[in-house]
Parts: sequence; structure tokens; C-alpha cells
Amino acid sequence: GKPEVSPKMMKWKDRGTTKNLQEVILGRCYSYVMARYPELGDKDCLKIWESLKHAFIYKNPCNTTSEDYQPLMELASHPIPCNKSLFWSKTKDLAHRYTKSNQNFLTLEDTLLGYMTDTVSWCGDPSAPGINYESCPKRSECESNPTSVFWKMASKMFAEEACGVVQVMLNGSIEAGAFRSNSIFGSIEVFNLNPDKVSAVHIWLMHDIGGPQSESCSGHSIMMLRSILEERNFTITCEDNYRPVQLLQCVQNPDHTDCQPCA
Ligand code: N1C
Repeated sequence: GKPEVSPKMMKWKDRGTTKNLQEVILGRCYSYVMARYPELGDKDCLKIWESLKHAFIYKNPCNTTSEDYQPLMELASHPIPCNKSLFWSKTKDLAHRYTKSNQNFLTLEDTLLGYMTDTVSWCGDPSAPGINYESCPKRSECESNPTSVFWKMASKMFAEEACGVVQVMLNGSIEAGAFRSNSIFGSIEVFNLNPDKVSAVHIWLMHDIGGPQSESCSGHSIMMLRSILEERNFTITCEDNYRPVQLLQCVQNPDHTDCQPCA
């Protein structure tokens, strides 16, 4: 008869390491460096992949530290022009569609580091082959897992690098409030903007086409964000449904009343 196939033992609750991780990271790195930004020509993609691998391979995925990623951060970093940084929270898809259509803005995923790693997951395991392709720990299982530590560190660096006027796209259709102090934007990026380099923060408060406008620029969580930023000496502006971004939302909802000429 057929050999018994025992059900896979899932150690963790999140999805495992992305299949062909090495090829995905290397492919994205070369395409970023060669096709999109040839001016970064001196980036060593093989070395970058090795440094990501060494950050987690054969390690306990709950003991990740920022030291693990330090070499990767240094190898992959590159300058970001002033006035271009776009932060987001709960508007990932829209923010990315916007930066694809408007070259004046860059999200973290438009930098080499974020471009290589967006939607990819990875974690290690102390036993061979050192990479867990079956499952990875969720944040609720352990805070110091490889991807959470990575995004926190990459976000901190992205915020530290910002200069001039920066923008943040927030979601005004969220019940809990557009600004959440426990998000990466609210807990890391806001506090790592450098007041000596960043002059102003422009808030774009978008609501879903056809969705509720749970919060506007005069809303409670926006007031909280304003007070944190004012305390840190930034000039702040807030715009409800920033038109260039709303036009992009309307590309997908052309017939909705919110998208009609006299709406
Ligand atoms: O917690 P968030 O949003 O406020 O984080 C978003 C904020 C952005 O401004 C980015 O610069 O932090 C940066 N960032 C990413 O670029 C990123 N890409 C993918 C943070 N997180 C990122 N991810 C994944 O989305 C990651 O797994 C993290 O936990 C979520 C955060 O999304 P959010 O809650 O909408």
C-alpha cells in the first residue's frame, strides 16, 4: 500500500518563508539596480542577499535583533531626495499606486530595501536547512520575529533619512481612527523624523470611494497626530481627499457619485 503521509507539523501561525527566496530577492535587486535606478550601479546584489540570509538563517526566529540586520541596512541604503518621502498607514495599495503614477514621491517600497522585500516573508530555524518554509511566527507569537524587526528597522531608517517636506497618506475610512499610535507610522516613523532636516508634514486624509468618511482633518486622531508633530516643531497641513490621489481612486470607480464632475 501507499506510505502513510503524516500531516505537516506547523510550528508557527504565519505563512512560511517565500519559496525561492534567494531568486526573488536577487531578481528584484538586479531589476531595481539595473532597470529602474542605474545611477545606483555600485550595489552588490549578491552581497545584499548574503547579508539578508545571514540575518536569519539557522537562528531562533523569536530572538531577532536589529544587529542582525545592520549589515543589510548599510549595504542596501541609498540617498532619498528631499521633499519626496511618502509615508502611509492603512493605505498601502493606494500609496503604491500613487507613487507608480507620480515620480515625485517615494514610499519605502520604492527604495531598494523595500522593493526587494515587499510581500516577501522569511524566518529561520536552528535545525537544517536553517530556513523554515512551512511557517513563521506571527507578531502575537513573538514580537522579535525576523519580518517585524526588519520592517521596524527599515521604517526607522526611512524616516531618519527624510528631508524637506514629507507627506503621509492616512485612511479616513477606518473606525478606529486614521492615526493609530501603535502603528509603525505612529510609533516609529513620526518619532524618527529629524526636525533639523524635515520642515513640514503634509497629511493626505483619504477615504474609500463609497466608503464611510469616519474621520476628517478635524477628527480626533488627526488632532493627536498634529499635537505630536507640533511638539516636535514641524509645520503641519492636512487635506481631506487630496485631489491627485482621489483621481487615482476614481480610475477604479469612474461611475461613483463621489467621482462625478460636480460631486
Ligand atoms: O504600521 P503601519 O501601516 O503604519 O506602517 C506603515 C509605515 C509606512 O509609512 C512605511 O514607510 O511603515 C513603513 N512600512 C512599510 O513600508 C511596509 N511594507 C510592508 C511598514 N510596514 C510595511 N509592510 C507590512 O505592512 C509590515 O508587515 C507591517 O506590519 C504592515 C504595516 O501596515 P499598516 O498597519 O497599514
